[in-house]
Order: sequence, then C-alpha cells, then structure tokens
Amino acid sequence: MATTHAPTVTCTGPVGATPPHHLAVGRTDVRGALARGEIEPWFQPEFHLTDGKVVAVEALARWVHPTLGILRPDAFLAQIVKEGLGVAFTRQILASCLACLSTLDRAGHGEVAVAMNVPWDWIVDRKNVDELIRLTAEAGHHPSRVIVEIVESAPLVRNAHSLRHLNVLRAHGFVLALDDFGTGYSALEHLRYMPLNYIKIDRSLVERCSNDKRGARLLEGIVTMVHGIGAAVTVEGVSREEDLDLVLALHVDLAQGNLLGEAMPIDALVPWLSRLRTDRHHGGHRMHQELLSAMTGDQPLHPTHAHPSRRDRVGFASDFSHS
Ligand SMILES: [Ca+2]
Repeated sequence: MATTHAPTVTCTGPVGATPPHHLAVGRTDVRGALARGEIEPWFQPEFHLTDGKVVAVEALARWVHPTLGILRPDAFLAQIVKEGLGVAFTRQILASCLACLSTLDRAGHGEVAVAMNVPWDWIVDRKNVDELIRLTAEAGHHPSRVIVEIVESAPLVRNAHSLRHLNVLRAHGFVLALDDFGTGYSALEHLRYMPLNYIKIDRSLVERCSNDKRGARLLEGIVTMVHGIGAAVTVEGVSREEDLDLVLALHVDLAQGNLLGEAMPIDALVPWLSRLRTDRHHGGHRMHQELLSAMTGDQPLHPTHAHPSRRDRVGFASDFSHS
C-alpha cells in the first residue's frame, strides 16, 4: 500500500560490512532505478533441517542506491506499486531469478531452487502465469526449481480464476508457498483451498518464541496443522541460537534467517555455496557443522563449543508441551 510520507527505512551496507542503521528516505525515483538495474534480487539461503543442505534461496529485492547504500523493500516497494510498476518489477525479478538458476547450474549447484515473492493480484492475471511458465521453459529450467511465494498486503479474494491458475502452476511442477503465514491477510482459510507445497511462517511468530512458552506452543500447533494437510513448514527469521533450537525441536522442515545465512548478491552467493560444500566435507564451517550436529544428534566437530544433542532438544520440546 502506498505511503504519503517519507518512510523510515532500514539500510545496511555491503555483506559483511557495518551493522544496520536507519536513514530517512524522501521521494525516490524507483522508475529510474528499475531502468538502470539498481534494484536487484539478493538471495537468502533456506536450509532443510533434516540434512542441513541448502535447498533453495529466496530472492529479496535490494536497491543498490548510489548514495544511500543498500535499501530494503520497505524503502521502495510501496512506491513501485503506487507508480503502477508492480508487474514490470516482478517480471524483472523473475528474469533475475531464472538467470540465478543458470549461474547456479554452471557453478555445480543445480540442486538449489529459487523462491520469488509474487503478489496475489499477479496470480489472478493469467498472462503473468503463462509468462512465468514460458520464461522458465525458455531458460531451460524445470519448474520444480521455481518456488512461487504468494504474498499479499490486502485480503485475498478467492475466485475460480485464481484457483485455476494455482492449479495450472502446480500441474506444471512449480512449487507453491503461502508467505508470511500467521500475520496480516494470510488467513487460515487459505490452507483449506490453495494447492500449497509450503507454508512460510512469518518471522514475527518465531521471534521471542524461545522465551515465550505460549508463543512456542502456538508455533508447535501450526507446524502440526500444516503437516496434517500434507504441506511442509518453513520458518523465517531464525536469527538466534535459541530460534534454531526451537525450530529443530518442533520438527520444522526448512529454516531461513541471518543466523544461517544472510541475503547476498549472486556474485557472493555462488562462492558462499561452494565454500559451504567444501567446509561440509572438511568439517570447517562452524555454523553449518553445528546445524548438522543438532539435526543428527552427532557430537559437534568443535569440542570447545558445547552443543545439546538431539535428545536434549526433544526434551526442550517437551518443556513446551507439558508446561
Ligand atoms: Ca517471502
């Protein structure tokens, strides 16, 4: 939804640079930025929690601003929509996502899928759906490597067209996810009729849950419910060790967050994935080894860092179940 005042946005520097700080951004020239290619997707890894492998990367738009640094979508997305550039923006992100898959293929990471955020009103228009199918085929990628994350900032209108389009995408092999579940307009009712593969639980439900037994039990119930309809659960916003402990204990399927890997440009993603793979073989990546150890119950490879076993984590889950 468009805003009429200058928003306060979070702005971060390059990967590995200074921590986030806040800037006030006034009127922005998003049209020019799109034309100049200044707005591009960065990619955040999503880990499967049964084996610790990166199965997908989510495309998150970043405006590489010439003077203000790296701007997140809350600085410019509303303006893009306000200026009627939403479809062009999504098309541009899609093209970058397909190019990302080609780059990953060339680098030997053909097992990694890409997830892109798609507004509900984009799905409603059959032209967009057909374009997604066509461009994916032309790029030579199997649709199963494209995860469509359905997002909305207004109530979703259930109608025959949109349902048919979702079923068309599923029939072609695309992976469908409902984004930001548990907040805003992402309602329980959507789980009843949408042909979804994944439900992405909003970060707000995970934050503070490790210290909030009521919140953790709610999260546990959502995971059970989603598994009950045959879909998988992704949790966003895993940013602390306690968050990881919790999602492992609750049998969440996939996790994403700055603790596991921040969003990064494609040029940084490829060496990051390659380094992760190498370190996985040699036992050198601290975070990843801890993740693997936690999932398998193996002893961590870093004896100086005490890490609870899987059995301990089950006990951790029981704390929430019986309190
Ligand atoms: Ca998303």
